[in-house]
Amino acid sequence: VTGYQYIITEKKGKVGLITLNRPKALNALSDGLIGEVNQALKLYQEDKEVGSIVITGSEKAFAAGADIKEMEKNSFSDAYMKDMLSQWHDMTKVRKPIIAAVNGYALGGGCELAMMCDMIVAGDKAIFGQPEIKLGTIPGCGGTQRLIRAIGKSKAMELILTGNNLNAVDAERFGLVSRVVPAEDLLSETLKLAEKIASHSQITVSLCKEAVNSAYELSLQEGIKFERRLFHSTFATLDQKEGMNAFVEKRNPTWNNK
Ligand code: CO8
Repeated sequence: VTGYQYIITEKKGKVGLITLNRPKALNALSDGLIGEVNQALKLYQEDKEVGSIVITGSEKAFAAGADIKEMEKNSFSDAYMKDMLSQWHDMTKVRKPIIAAVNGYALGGGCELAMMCDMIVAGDKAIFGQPEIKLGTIPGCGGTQRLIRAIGKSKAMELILTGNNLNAVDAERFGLVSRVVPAEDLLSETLKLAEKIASHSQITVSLCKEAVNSAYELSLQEGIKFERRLFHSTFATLDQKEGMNAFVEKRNPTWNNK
């Protein structure tokens, strides 16, 4: 699709790539930008050729946060009546896996956007942080909830209360990102990972994603029960038959995505 103002979309094999593209504002996340990201995600979700999605920014910034200039003049009633930031959560409903490929700054809403993805790959110069406290506000798009689940209470509390940044090495050490690669290899390495995911059965991949994400919401007992029900349901798919039959016949599977 062309006609986007703030993003660039491009299919790379079976991977749907979204590049945030507001270089003059370090990819600050305006309402217009997030509307376009949601639209692109919807189209990739519907596109049968796409098995996984990568969101990236520039070398300098994945995204330097919500657009401060856009929100500065908001009143409480403005923010409340338009339920500011609610549209950001739409991306968590996408069933295909989304990987954030982060170079440079992922601050405030940028860090929250990365954490809404299913995993984060970081370039070695990536910088994460929730600096909202320095602006007289607080993380508003899941930062206080997702960071604690990713790195634990004490470290999350320190970052959110000080506004200090986290470098890529520490982000990996603490478990916020799944791996760190040289900045110049970030996109190619992330696309390789995304292509590998997209080489599996799409329905099985989405079932896996749904099961893993349910761990955020459910108790252990309920989560294990839900997982088992999803596991049972795989026996209703053609791809379970194909995958197991291919193993038995010592050949590669050909997925139906059904
Ligand atoms: N909003 C609007 N414009 C921005 C933002 C932003 N978040 N970040 C940078 N810019 C603009 C600058 O104003 C500047 O524009 P101009 O050239 O017109 O002055 C341009 O981008 C380049 O920025 P700098 O000159 O500041 O570049 P530096 O390399 O000197 O510094 C920094 C880079 C450290 C990233 C610096 O720009 C910075 O501190 N930015 C703000 C970071 C921040 O506080 N982010 C948190 C924002 S609040 C937030 O995200 C609330 C979360 C709510 C949820 C959001 C939903 C997703």
